[in-house]
Amino acid sequence: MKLIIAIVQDEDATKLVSSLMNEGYGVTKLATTGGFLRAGNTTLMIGVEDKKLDGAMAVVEKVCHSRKQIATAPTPMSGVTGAYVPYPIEVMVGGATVFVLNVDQFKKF
Ligand code: 2BA
Repeated sequence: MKLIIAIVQDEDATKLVSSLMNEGYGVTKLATTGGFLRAGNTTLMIGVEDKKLDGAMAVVEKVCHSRKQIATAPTPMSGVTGAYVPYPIEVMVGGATVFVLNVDQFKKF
């Protein structure tokens, strides 16, 4: 068995959960925050039998889209010690950041 941990954009999360559920996958949705943008994103935990891994990954790939976002990065001000001013930078986020872990045990009590 595998555990898929998929970090996706909030905009894709509802459709992704529905699509996975419709195809018979079990899903847990967590509200998370990206370390770089410090903006909300969504993390899904999806436990699957090995033979269903590719199917679940295909759903994630199909539903999740890359998008440009504007982030604010600090840069040092020249000539002023220790001072920083924010400036906007454009970053491409997603579609999905996915980790696949081996599951040692799966039990429900
Ligand atoms: P964030 O950390 O908020 O990152 C959002 C996007 O900002 C990233 O998109 C990437 O395009 C950009 N970015 C991140 N760190 C950067 C840096 N040091 N310099 C320049 N640009 C940077 P994605 O790579 O698609 O990541 C989307 C979200 O997935 C991340 O949100 C984070 O929550 C998660 N993530 C990505 N890689 C991860 C990893 N290795 N471990 C855990 N979570 C990860």
